[in-house]
Amino acid sequence: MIFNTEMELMPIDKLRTVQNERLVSTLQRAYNNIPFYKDLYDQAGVNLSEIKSVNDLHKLPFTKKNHLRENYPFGMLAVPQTELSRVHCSSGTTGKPTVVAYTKNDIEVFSEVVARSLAAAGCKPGMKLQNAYGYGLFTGGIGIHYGAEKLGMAVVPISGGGTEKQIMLLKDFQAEALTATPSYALTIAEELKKRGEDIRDFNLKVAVLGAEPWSEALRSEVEQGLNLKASNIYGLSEIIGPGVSNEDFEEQGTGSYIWEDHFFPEIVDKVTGEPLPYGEPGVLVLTSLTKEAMPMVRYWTGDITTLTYEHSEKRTHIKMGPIIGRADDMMIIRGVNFFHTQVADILPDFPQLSANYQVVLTRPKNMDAVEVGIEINPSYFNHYGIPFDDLNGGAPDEVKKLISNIQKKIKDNIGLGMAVKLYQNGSLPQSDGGKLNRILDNR
Ligand code: DLL
Repeated sequence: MIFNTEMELMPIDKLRTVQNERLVSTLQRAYNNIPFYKDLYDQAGVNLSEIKSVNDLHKLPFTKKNHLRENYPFGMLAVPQTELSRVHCSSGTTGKPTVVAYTKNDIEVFSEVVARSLAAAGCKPGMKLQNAYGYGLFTGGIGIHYGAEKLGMAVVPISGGGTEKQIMLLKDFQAEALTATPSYALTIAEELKKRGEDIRDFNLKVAVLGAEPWSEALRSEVEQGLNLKASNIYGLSEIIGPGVSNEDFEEQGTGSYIWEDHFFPEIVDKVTGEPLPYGEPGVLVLTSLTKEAMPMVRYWTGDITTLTYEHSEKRTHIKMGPIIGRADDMMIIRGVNFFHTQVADILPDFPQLSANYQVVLTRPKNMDAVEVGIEINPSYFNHYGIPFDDLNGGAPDEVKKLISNIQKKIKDNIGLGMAVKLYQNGSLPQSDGGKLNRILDNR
């Protein structure tokens, strides 16, 4: 369903006019009210009157996460604190968090883009939505909540974690929609299976999953396990929260629509910062076009993806591909660039494997080494009746062959030799409600 037909179907030339007008006023707001931006542009010798359209954006320097940290807590505000309506923080990292703030109108925009996202994912007014994103400083919980209410859904604000209760309420309330991190949706799906629940006792139709990278293998496990359609939602606190972009559930796998009337995207080279043509992978850089409290101009997200209009069938807005990784957590192993999501990409080739994996880095004898732990698909495991201890080590030939085929695939696709270890289902770290870290760095 299309939530806002006027904006989501706006012809591209008209959309550009809207973006250009909004960009000019965003730049003025930032320059006139935020000393950080005034200094940034003055020092770079930029004359803002020369920036008339989104095509001129590349002349401006980037805004980066350390800039937000250096201006902790409220140095990036373009409005007096008395005009704020809400404050959130970006997740992760130790020390002082990254603070983001919203006016009343920003919350309206936030709700609007989440409502569009949920509608694209197949949610409809009148449906019940169990919201298993964490409530609190994280933008996921409350952000989805407001957008779902705006769309006309009834929200069950359960937050993340408490898998037993999640399952009880999903069954008793018969919610049609679930929002969670993909790894937590998998935890719920696996728990259902473990308990021998009958999926016909549930009423789930759609899930809207994001906040961390995930794969097609994980999508199919969640879709099968919960008997629903799962779509990707992307966003980050600095730009607004969830709802910067969303996949349409009927166009799965072709990318996520970025709500371009509010967020202008660019892709740039991760080393030189130069703009890259559509289709080429690089760092996603976003400019907020309507934010009042904390306008962000050319914000370096660090997320690596692609942009293209090629698959924009139902709407006019541009699509971004899945997040391949983050520029700052790309690993360079023995000279080869490597993102852990590349492991996820080979899993669907092996029906014997589940979608849950972990990458362990070690440094024996001063050389980086990678071991990939992968959980086995329980039906395969039962089929062979192999005691778990035999999966590695003294494994039967078939298992040995499987391991060497996985290693070969990894070597061919990623260009790196890695050790592969198989695990029984449920024995690798699982999400307990939030984002799952798949990299264990023991170097
Ligand atoms: O994770 C906002 C969010 C909440 C998005 C709920 C979707 C659903 P932060 O905590 O600021 O905000 O983390 C933002 O998470 O820069 C990406 O690296 C990653 N991320 C978010 N969505 C996706 C996704 C929220 N769909 C950071 N796929 C971003 C891959 C994602 N990575």
